[in-house]
Amino acid sequence: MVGETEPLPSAAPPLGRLPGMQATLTHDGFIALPDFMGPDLLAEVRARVEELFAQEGDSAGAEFKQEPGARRLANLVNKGEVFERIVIDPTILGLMTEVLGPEVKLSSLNVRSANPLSGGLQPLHVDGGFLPDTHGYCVCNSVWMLDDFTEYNGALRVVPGSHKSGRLPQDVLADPLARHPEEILVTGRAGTVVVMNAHLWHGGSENHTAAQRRAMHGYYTRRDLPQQQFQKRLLSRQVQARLTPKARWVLALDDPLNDELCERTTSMSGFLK
Ligand SMILES: O=C(O)CCC(=O)C(=O)O
Repeated sequence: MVGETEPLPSAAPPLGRLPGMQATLTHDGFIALPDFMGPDLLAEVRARVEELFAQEGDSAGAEFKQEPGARRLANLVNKGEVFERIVIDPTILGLMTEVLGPEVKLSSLNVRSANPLSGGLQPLHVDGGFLPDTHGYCVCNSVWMLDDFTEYNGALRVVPGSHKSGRLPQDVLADPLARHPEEILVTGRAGTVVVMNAHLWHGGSENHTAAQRRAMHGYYTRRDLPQQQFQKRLLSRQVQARLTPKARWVLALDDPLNDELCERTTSMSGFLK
């Protein structure tokens, strides 16, 4: 995790490319960055996330969606300074631009925690139901592991290479909830961040353990598409006032096209939609 002192990007933020990353992201549709968060950041995020779950109770996640078998939080940039730092991380932004091109913005920052003892199974899906369009890929996600992801606790499952299929899983699979013959589990230590082309067929798997499995999702999109969560409307005046120019750019707070796109979007899309 790198600092937040970069100058305002004229179009794109600086690339934070690491050797070998692009090949895997391009070919497989995802890349894992072990120990990316570091222990202090991990502890800070976990503590704030649990505070928010306690404060929000039954309404947690309601700004976006609530999901049987999982606890969720939404609209996180409005809910803690640590999240303002996370969404402008240059390495993550650099990888987003590898997939989406230079014109990227945050779509949403959420948390999803697969419930213990059989919660968390999701159908294979692509985020927002998007297929690539004539300009290329539309959406890219980052999955920040707040707990170890193991074979047993609801790790992310993905079908490598499926981002290039040009098909939606629900259109071609008899049962998107079923195990896919080519799927793999993306396991890793807490603190790992996975950057994933969000056209990749993926989903949470079932948590067979007695502990929760938490992840934070930093979801980005191209600037010619609406945000999943309209940041300008959802962020308080107080939060907006303290944001750096770079954060304002990433959040599209001064972007008339984003205002228009988001005003037109009457519902926020979840998986399979
Ligand atoms: O939390 C996960 O492992 C995946 C979540 C996901 O793909 C989603 O909620 O769309």
